[in-house]
Amino acid sequence: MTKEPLIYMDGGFVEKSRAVVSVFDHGLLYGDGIFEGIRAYNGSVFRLVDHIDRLYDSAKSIRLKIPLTKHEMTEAVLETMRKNQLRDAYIRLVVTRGTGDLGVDPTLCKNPTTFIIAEPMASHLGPRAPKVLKMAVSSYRRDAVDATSHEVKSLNYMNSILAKMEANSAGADDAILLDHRGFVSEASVTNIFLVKDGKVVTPSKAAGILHGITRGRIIRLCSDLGVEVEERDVTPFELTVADEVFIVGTKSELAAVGSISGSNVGAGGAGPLTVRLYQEFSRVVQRPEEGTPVYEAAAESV
Ligand code: PXG
Repeated sequence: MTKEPLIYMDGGFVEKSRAVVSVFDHGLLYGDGIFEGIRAYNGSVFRLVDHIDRLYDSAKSIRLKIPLTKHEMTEAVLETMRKNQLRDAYIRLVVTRGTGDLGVDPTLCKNPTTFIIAEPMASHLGPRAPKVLKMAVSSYRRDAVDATSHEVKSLNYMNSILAKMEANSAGADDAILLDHRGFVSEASVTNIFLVKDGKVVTPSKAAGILHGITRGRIIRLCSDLGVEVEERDVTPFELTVADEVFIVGTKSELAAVGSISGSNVGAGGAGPLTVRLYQEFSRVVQRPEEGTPVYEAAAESV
């Protein structure tokens, strides 16, 4: 029999087939919980410190007390990688409000539930060109910063799921959501950038976006390359007339947008700056200092 993957659950490790949560878990009943999607490249967990910081910020914002210190959580992630002998992986770290009686009141839950899944995943990044995606502008608006905004990386993804289904029906790969004011926010599970006249522009945090870790790293990469980046409100018109558009996220890495709602972006392929950033980013993720080593003794301090 092949060995089953091991899942971290509340301080221990269990086999995948036995890694279950209660039907009374408020993460399932009410979406009351938070998570991180993290990636490891060549035995190093990419920007793990940033992911752990964001997890604890999400927890603070929903007043969820995580029963582990940041250091213990970091160790739990690394140990999950080691137990499964992974080097290139996708890691899903979830903390829910825990089990409790029926009722939305979080005080019904005494102990949060924590689990970590790590699965093998190879990078798409490399010296060639990124994937080119067809996008459709969604009729669903991104939740506003004073609603259940994606600034909290919560277990409530219905806003993104509805947009994704709509995009699928329209024959597109993914959706672009506008914010409640009509400005561009992000795609279903990635942040968005445009290029116009050699300058890079990305929606600001006012648009209810997730403060993406890939977004942050790409902004810094642009600056390092001497490419000007603006974080500001972006109109749908600006997106339509952009020279290039691309999306970024942990799982998707970096992909070009070839068309939006049937209208080509630039020449309809991956533009030159998109290709350059893709190639540069493929080098960034492999740098040891960009992440926390899984197999060396010393972990990055948090
Ligand atoms: N926006 C949203 C709403 C997200 O959920 C990103 C942007 C990109 O952020 P990072 O930090 O990964 O650069 C995300 C990413 C998936 C998937 O299947 C991804 C996310 C959540 C759920 C599924 O790719 N989060």
